[in-house]
Amino acid sequence: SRSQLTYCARAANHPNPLARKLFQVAEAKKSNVTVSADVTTTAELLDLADRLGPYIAVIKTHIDILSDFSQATIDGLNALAAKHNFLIFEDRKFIDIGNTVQKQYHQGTLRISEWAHIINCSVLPGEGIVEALTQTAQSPDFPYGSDRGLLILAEMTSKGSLATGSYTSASVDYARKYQSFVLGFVSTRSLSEVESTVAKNEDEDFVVFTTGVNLSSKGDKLGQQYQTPQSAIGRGADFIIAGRGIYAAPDAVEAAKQYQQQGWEAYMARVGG
Ligand code: 5BU
Repeated sequence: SRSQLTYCARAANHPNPLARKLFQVAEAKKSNVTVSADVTTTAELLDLADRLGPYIAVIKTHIDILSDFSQATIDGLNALAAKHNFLIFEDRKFIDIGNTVQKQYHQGTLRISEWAHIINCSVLPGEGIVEALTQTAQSPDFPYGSDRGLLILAEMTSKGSLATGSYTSASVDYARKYQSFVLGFVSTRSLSEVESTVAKNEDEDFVVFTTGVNLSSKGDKLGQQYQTPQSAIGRGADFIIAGRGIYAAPDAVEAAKQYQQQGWEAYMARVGG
């Protein structure tokens, strides 16, 4: 199955340029770690990105939690992404009618399209949200070409999540319908076997990002539920996302190296390397 292929093999065959880049970065850096850099100032964010940059494939941001977002945030993130060869994922979770999300994604206060290679959305509003974001990214005057992609938020890690059943199935439907812009899913497992009304293309290769990865905790007091890198990758994660497990560790760089090593070993075990 897809999950037994190496990142290298998937990079070679994937039709989507950003998916190819993701797999190439993972392979080049021997890292499938996405750090969720949930700090609240630009200085902390850029400092974390610079220190952890060598050990991660992707940095995930919540740009609206910064108290001082400005052009310096954008310039700093773009420069560090180039310096350390990582991609930027803004975890904005678009969830509105098509006309609104187009404006939230491209231009607006946060200018997300200018710096985020990867964005995500919920399909709660229906198919139109995926269609709208795809249309913006593929319009002839969109300046970032094919260097942008979308993950569909198909499941969530919080206790009692309602992103299950027919919601998750619809996520797979729309991923299949808008494959030119949809890279894959944020989910807790591989979804290629989930029932979908859209026929599966035997070559399809969705990228799975799994949040809620932590080596030393089972959860938090607000309903977050954790699993280990081994467990996430065993269930089909291609990229593991860790926040507090890394940035709140006594030594964030040591923690990033530990998640990198464990994530890579679990991947090697999965592909039989
Ligand atoms: P943590 O510190 O590793 O618990 O941070 C997890 C991050 O992933 C945080 O930024 C959440 O907003 C994000 N997240 C999540 O925890 N669970 C989900 O289902 C999704 C995102 Br989608």
